[in-house]
Amino acid sequence: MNRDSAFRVREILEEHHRWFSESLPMIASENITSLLVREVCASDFSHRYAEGPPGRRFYQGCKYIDEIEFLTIDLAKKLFDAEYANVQPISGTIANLACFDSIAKPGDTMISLNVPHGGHISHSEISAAGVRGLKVKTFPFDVDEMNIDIDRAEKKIREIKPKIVLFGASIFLFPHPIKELYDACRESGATIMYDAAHVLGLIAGKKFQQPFKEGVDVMPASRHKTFPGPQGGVILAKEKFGKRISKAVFPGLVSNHHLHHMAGFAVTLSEMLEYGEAYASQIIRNSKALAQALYDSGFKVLCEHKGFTESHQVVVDISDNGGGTWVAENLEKANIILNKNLLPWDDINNSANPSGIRLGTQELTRLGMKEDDMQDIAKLIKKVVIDKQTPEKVKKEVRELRKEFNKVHYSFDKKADAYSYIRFF
Ligand code: DSN
Repeated sequence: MNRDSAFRVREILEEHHRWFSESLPMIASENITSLLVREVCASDFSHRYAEGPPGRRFYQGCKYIDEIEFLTIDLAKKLFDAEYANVQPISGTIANLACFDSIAKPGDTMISLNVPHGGHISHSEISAAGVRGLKVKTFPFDVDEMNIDIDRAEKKIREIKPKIVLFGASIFLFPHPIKELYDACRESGATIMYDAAHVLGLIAGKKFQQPFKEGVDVMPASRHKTFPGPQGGVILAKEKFGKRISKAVFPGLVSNHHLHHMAGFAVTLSEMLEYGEAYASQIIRNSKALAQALYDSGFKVLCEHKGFTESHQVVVDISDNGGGTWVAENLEKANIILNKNLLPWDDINNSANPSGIRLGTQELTRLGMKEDDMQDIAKLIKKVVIDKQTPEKVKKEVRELRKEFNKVHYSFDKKADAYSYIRFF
């Protein structure tokens, strides 16, 4: 019986792998790792402890772990042109919390984006910012531009004089106005933070804004969205913040970091040093092509007047087509996997049925898709959402399309099957 449940886990995983290998994965916060990363993640590193900084551990047995952690730090600093890198946070939210902890005290004020405007939950008082006791004020937002309202934000920063000004978002179509608000931040004494979780791969590829060049002090991120690594977090920063961040991470928030994922991160950093620019360019080309094709098919894609997007994301107001919940659920039945999303005009309490859907092209791009494939995907989405064809019928076409895309591109093991994994029995 116990043996059955143990092996049932593997069967379920096989079913999941089969499903995803026949689907169009478009959740904007996900990606797929290369086979080399998966091998590394299945290594003995997943069994070990390495408390403390590399080279000064509290446990024996860490000489190879140290070697890889030093290598990971060097690669991260090189790729992001950063003075300091901490590769120990076990998620993006933990990375954010460590930054809040090292920069601010309970009762301090932070300005960040409101969740319906695209802010991440950890930027709000109900999550990490609140855990640190921060008082959160929100950026004024320009709905037409789908971006921070620069004039009103400048005024607010100068009035409030926050301890932290936090850029970055989970709906992130266009670069944020760091340069434009830099003087206001500096003259108000704020530390400039940028949550790069969604766009880390685009920054690595030098195709989105370059936060450090624009004046950012501290840049936490997760490493598994447009940056196609195994799950986890990272903090990049100016050197002067390094000591406080290191202390906030260990012993503050992380006892043992996830060593196998750190090693996988080192592999992905190497992949992105080699292929990052080409990968990021193709992601953005694909997003623009998908947005245009959806728009031409009759969808209300946001920001047509701005070319729709400069990132991996496309956002659609789907309120006339059944609403976010109906659309996301029916597309899932057709093996098109994406998420419903609050739009700026939605009530935050209506997150169960918001007006929007958010689509990401980063994983499809890693699977080798190009602009023409985005046209095909828009047609399939139209069949379900506008033409109201049965999702089960459209699923057959999705499977056909997906057959040609089962390799991981922009990696050193291009021939490996995207869903292969290591079997020990
Ligand atoms: N909530 C995730 C997203 O943007 O999908 C990020 O943590």
